[in-house]
Amino acid sequence: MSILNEISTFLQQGRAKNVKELVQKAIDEGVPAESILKEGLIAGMNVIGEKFKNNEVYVPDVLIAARAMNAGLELLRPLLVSSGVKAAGKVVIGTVKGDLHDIGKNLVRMMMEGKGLEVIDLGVDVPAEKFVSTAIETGANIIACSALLTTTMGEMKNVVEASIAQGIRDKVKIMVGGAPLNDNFCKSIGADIYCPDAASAADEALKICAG
Ligand code: B1M
Repeated sequence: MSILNEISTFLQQGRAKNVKELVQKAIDEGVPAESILKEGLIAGMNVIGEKFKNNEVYVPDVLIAARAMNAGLELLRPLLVSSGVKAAGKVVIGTVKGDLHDIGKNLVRMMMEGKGLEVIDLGVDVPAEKFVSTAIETGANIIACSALLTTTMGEMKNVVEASIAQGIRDKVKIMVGGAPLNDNFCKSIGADIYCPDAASAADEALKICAG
């Protein structure tokens, strides 16, 4: 079995220690960070996601798999993020109110940091007003909202409305992303840009900040 398959398998089993060891081994062997991420960690999480959908695994299994994924991600972080680059712009990021999924959001943050952007991460379950007040306090160029549930994606409209109510709609771009979203949804709530994955989110954020 290749090392990337092994990482995927250990992740599915929620074995964080093994995932961490193998991710480190893969890094030491010169496997590109992006391959470790996509073919090891994300591939494993996708299998868990399918099984979760089919009721073959349950919330605790998914939680320990997520913990294993985060353990691997922490090692990849320095490789995905370049250091010492002057911030090209500021982004306030978070997962919307009612939503606790943070793996995708963490990836977006890492990729953005890798582009030299300063990212203020508000975590999960973030109320609309908090996104906006933090953007005002920090003078952010972008508010970036993540949602993984069809029941929470509507919260993003509240972020757009709060930014209008607080008078900063013309000063910030609102970026949205997460598995249940698409471009039409983005347009329908009056947000500025939908990005399907972390890499394109980072590219688009840099473009916005560059003016
Ligand atoms: Co949840 N969950 N979950 N879960 N969970 C999903 C999302 C689900 C699709 C599973 C399923 O049924 N197949 C389903 C949602 C169904 C729906 O709404 N249509 C679901 C459900 C139902 C639930 C609960 C309601 C289950 C329950 O309690 N009965 C519950 C809700 C809790 C809550 O949030 N209030 C719940 C709980 C959990 C855990 C806590 C156990 C855990 C989260 C742990 C954590 O995040 N720390 C969890 C997980 C891990 C998943 C799955 C398995 C994996 C999600 C993930 O991390 N994927 C997921 C099934 C699946 O997606 N296969 C599922 C990997 C990650 C890299 O992908 O986040 O999509 P993703 O991010 C991508 C892109 O979407 C994009 O970039 C990333 C990669 O490039 N992206 C952005 C994300 N945010 C972006 C923002 C951007 C741009 C791009 O700009 C701002």
